[in-house]
Amino acid sequence: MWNGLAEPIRYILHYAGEKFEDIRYEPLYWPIKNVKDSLPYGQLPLYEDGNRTLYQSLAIARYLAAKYDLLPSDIWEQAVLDAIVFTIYDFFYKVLPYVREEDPVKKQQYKEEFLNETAPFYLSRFEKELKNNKGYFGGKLSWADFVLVGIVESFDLFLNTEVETSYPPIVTLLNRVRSLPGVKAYIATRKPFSF
Ligand SMILES: N[C@@H](CCC(=O)N[C@@H](CS)C(=O)NCC(=O)O)C(=O)O
Repeated sequence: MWNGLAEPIRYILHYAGEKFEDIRYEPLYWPIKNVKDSLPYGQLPLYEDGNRTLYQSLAIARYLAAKYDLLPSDIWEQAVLDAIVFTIYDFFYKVLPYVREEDPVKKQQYKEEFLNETAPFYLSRFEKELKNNKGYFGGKLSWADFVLVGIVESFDLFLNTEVETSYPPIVTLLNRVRSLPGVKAYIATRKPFSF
């Protein structure tokens, strides 16, 4: 699976040039009981560094952001970016009723509501933030940009459409992040996946 909550983490690691082992489980088979039982709260992603482990995708991404200079030094600016990142996650969680619904009629309703109401609500606000901050959430490349790209790509995968097309600053940011050395090389070798 190449999208999902771990994708921003992978992007940051590839951008930073960190060598790492990328262990994945096919969504069709996940959760696998013995793996789930070995995880702190039964969920992925998990980041392992020697004998230290870290769970919660945003804690992992933020730790790596601090390590690789993708977090501002000013604590107010850090908090402002945290707020954006948490909002991107609020947005992510709003697609899950659609993803999980099995009744085709209700599923279609969820999809329309997400595409016609939820996505424009968040994307128009993100667009404004980017316009006011030189095309990045924090005025220059930060972990919030990686999180947005990974999460928007998840939507595109779940919904089989590009939710970002009518928001040029978001499209530009996606292209910028995807063109970063490391990230670009990773994307070129990433196996296609359909949900
Ligand atoms: N808040 C957690 C959510 C993690 C999460 O939902 N992980 C999914 C895979 S992307 C999972 O492990 N689901 C299996 C389960 O909950 O049983 C995070 O951000 O890391």
